Amino acid sequence: MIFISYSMASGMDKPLPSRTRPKGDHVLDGCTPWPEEFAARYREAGYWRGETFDQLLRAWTRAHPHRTALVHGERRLDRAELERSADRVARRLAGLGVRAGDRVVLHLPNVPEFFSTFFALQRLGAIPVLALPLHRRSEIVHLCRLSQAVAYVVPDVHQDFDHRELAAEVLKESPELRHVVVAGDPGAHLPLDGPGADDLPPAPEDASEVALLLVSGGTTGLPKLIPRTHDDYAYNVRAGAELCGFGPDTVYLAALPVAHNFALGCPGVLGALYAGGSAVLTDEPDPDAAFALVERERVTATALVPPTVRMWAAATEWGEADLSSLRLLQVGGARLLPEHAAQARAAFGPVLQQVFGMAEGLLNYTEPDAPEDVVLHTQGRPLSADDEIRIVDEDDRDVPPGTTGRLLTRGPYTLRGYYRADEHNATAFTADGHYRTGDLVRRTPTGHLVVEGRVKEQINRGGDKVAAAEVEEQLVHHPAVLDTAVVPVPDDLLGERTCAFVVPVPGATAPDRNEAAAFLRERGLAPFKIPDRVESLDALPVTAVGKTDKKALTALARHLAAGGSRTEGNPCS
Ligand code: OOB
Repeated sequence: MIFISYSMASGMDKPLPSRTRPKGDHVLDGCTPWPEEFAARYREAGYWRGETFDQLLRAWTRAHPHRTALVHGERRLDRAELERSADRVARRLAGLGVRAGDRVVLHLPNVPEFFSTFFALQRLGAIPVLALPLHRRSEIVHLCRLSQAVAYVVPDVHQDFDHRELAAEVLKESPELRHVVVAGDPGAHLPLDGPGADDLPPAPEDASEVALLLVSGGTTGLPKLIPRTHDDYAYNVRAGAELCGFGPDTVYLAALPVAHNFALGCPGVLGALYAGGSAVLTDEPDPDAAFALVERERVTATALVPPTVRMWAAATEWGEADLSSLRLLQVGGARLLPEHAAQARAAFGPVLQQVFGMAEGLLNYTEPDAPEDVVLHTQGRPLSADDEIRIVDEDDRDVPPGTTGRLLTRGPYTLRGYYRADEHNATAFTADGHYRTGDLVRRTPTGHLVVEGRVKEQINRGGDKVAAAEVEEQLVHHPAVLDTAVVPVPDDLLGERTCAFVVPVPGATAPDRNEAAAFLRERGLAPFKIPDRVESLDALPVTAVGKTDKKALTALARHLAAGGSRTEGNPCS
């Protein structure tokens, strides 16, 4: 493992002095800060260094202005160019009235403009809300309204989808939204590279402020927003980069969306920049395109979800690309079965690393020098010595060591509350601030976690998270749908797919899969949330207390997906 000192790599010899913020002095209301005793401890331990992302970018540039920062197709930006383009965008957005503390929904794919805009907002002290590329009207309108965003930044056309049309609809439905800003041909909106303010206000200095809002996979209704401060997210990035041995020779391939925590900061693009390395951006994780990039750019590290790792492993059998530069292949976002981990290790060698993380904070990595058994059978160990882990039963009592239970956590980079979500926060956290992850895990004697399942009602479609409740709430608007329940069905490639059971209103015919899909698309739901199967039922089964019996429905979905009949062996009859 090549270990590089980050202060050397970034040119920052000492952490900047951190300021203790007087209570109540928030730019952003609606966030739950860490209690002062925890904040003091995290500062003392050196996790929180008082560095803002704007200061970090400038330090990276000062240290190595002409080192490559980003590569996209034939475009290459060195650090000085990235900083200049961020300043240009900052002046542009300031000219449009974006101020410190304002929220801006950033909906760009893996292109350099994502980072110019991200760092422009950091320069202004404004807060990017990182929408995922596949989010559509339903999610974006929700994110704009919840965050009261003043601007929405989009590409023109991406993967045959005209974002300007979507933006026009979003503008109509989002009262606070003032501007749509387009990277590319603006159409009826404003160009990102238009004229800007002559001067910029002073850069923000308080690293305990919120730097970005990440979108949660969600379990109830629409996605929640996760406030991440400069202090906590910079630590998240730095500690990951150190663990993964990132350094000036790191070439990180971002093949997952950079708006997602994994590719952004675990250690991701920001980790590569932090360590003095560079990042290659692509939207095409398929082996053909990605292998060519690995070979051309001598990629050293990347992060993938399990289905993509399997495709990559299979493709090494016939592909001829030179992948010898690859030193770290991270896989996470969803469960990687041990046999698939073994296939990947056979194909790529000991570069495989499992990462079990969440946008809410806690990250677990298998160490780069971990024994094979650990890499194949566990999802890693908490990143920080101060990540507190509890594994409990349904009454929040600790389960015996080695037993599977519900994972609770708190620590220096795990949220203390979702943004503007008091009601949800009351149940998503324990009274003493542990986040209820909703994951079922057990801990091995070496302290590694094994993800065994979940208690949360979320379907993990190869890393894309689908909150059952969100799809149900949309589907029940269909005029022929009286009631509905969405459950997972096992899938060989994605791990899980979605099955929606629908009960028709009396006298109506329940929509079939095509009709349901068209209806949900029309309502603006992201494509990965559209149910893969739709089955009609006369009534939903209920438990003894009268709740929808999702266990029985999950069993029925499995039975039907395996070709079982509705009459014979039907677990619901
Ligand atoms: C990552 O983040 P999210 O926020 O999209 O999803 C988090 C959830 C976890 O609570 C867990 O249910 C599942 O995704 N998950 C895994 C996993 N990694 C995530 N389940 C089983 N095995 C794994 N290795 O997915 C994420 C964020 C940062 C780094 C990596 C993944």
